[in-house]
Amino acid sequence: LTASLPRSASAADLAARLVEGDRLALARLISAVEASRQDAREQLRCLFPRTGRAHVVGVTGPPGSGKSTLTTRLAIEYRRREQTVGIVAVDPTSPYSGGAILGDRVRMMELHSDPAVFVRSMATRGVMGGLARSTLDVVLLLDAFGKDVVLIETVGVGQDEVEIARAADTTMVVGVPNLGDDIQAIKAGILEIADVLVVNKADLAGADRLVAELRAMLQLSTVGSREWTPPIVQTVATDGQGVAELVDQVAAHRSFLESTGTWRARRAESARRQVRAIVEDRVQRRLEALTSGSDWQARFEAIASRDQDPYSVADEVMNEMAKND
Ligand SMILES: Nc1nc2c(ncn2[C@@H]2O[C@H](COP(=O)(O)OP(=O)(O)OP(=O)(O)O)[C@@H](O)[C@H]2O)c(=O)[nH]1
Ligand SMILES: [Mg+2]
Repeated sequence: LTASLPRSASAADLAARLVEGDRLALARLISAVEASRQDAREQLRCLFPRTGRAHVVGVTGPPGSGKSTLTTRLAIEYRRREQTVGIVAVDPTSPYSGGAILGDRVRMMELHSDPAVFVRSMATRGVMGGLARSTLDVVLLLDAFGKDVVLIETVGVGQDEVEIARAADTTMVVGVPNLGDDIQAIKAGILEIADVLVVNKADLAGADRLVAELRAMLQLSTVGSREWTPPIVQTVATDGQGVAELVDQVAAHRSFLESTGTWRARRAESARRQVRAIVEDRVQRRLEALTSGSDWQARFEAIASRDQDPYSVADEVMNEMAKND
């Protein structure tokens, strides 16, 4: 496979090839992004103007709720509608293909061999610059590659996942009946940022009760807005029931976002968070590099012996950081 693309291919070549639809170039750039390489950042900069077209859809919910199975079904439905799809699975608790192929081995295999679908698992927790940032960079690459829809599967726990879900244009929160305290389980799946609520495993008893509970809760809560109340869609991901309706609701949410100007407002808000995260990351690295250098050690010792105070030294550090970056 790699034979068709020399190891020495420069990042610039890769970006050009990615734009032309070369999947191998896409895979290479994704790896560079995951490794937080400098050349990847340059390419993201070049590719950025080509992004923004894809509808980024988050699929989040508690472990085992059927997110991977549902994501597979969604991809199949989008393909049926002649839309191209990228899938990013963030730190899945089970291997991506696991749950999904259990229910439908053949379909999942089809999906993997469909050139219009690209699946990537981000299993590298603790990557430099954070999981959220590298995931969103991978989404950008899929967007630049020309995917119409990018699905991001995340387990709804942890700051990174919340950050990722917030960056999606449309977030679906997937709940399942009979998880004990059902609503609590879905709340763990970051209910407050749900645009579409999914009650998956609707083949199990208790699905109707969960729908009723969610409906009651929506009436009381601040989820959604006056203009958009998250619809509740029942699905059976293992056989595809309800998935077409789910795709319709996701499209309806996009139309809502666009017709009200919310699309741009959300993306601007997401950009604000992204820029802050990038700056925070850079400042942190620079601070770390600066203050672990031996030339500052003497000043820290001077503070310890009360010959200097930490406030003045902090000012010096700030000045130094502003100087050369
Ligand atoms: N009965 C029933 N089982 C389902 C349904 N959807 C998924 N499952 C099963 O639930 C299990 C978990 O499915 P996954 O798709 O792996 O769930 P997940 O949310 O991706 O799991 P993690 O990524 O590990 O958090 C699998 O055994 C699926 O076959 C459904 O609609 N009904
Ligand atoms: Mg999964």
